[in-house]
Amino acid sequence: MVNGSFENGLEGWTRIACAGKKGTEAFNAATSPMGKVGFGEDGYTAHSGQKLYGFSYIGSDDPTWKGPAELWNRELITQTIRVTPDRPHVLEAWLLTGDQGSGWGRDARIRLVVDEAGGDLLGAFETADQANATQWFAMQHRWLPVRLQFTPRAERVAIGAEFLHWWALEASYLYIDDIRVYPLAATGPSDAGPSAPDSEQSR
Ligand SMILES: [Ca+2]
Repeated sequence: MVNGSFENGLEGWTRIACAGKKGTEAFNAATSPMGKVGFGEDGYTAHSGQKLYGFSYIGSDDPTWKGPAELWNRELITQTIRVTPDRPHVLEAWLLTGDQGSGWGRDARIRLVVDEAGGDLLGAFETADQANATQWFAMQHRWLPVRLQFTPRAERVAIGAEFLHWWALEASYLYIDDIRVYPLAATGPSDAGPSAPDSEQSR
């Protein structure tokens, strides 16, 4: 895969975004992506290297903000990669989310997604819901790794991550870094042994 570290900006990545809750007047099926490649904000820095992908939302910077309210803004970043069909693989990424003024249940969230058949499921939000996916994660202000196992049914699959800026709060932070894919059995962490849990694996 290309540029899973975001050190080369947006190279390799495709993005779509939508705003508002579906079925309401606020819904807009195609909006400009919220995320950008940068250096983080408010003390949040890249998991590795200099850069990370994602965005922050600061309520006091938003003239429409009047206190916590549902937003339902979503963004999907994807890329198509070559894989060996029928061999189990792992999609791994480091995620960081955090909120101020939320309380539980209003948090910003991220999940990992894979279209194992290499089709266009990740080309739209409706079909992305049919793709293999993790649960939605909220990370409480720290970097944590998330992994999604999948078995390709084609020589190319689409992998990605989806951001849900669910609530407009005093502040929210949604970031991702160090996305990679590796075959489960041959070169993944399961074979690396306990002495080298952080060694570089094939990308
Ligand atoms: Ca990075």
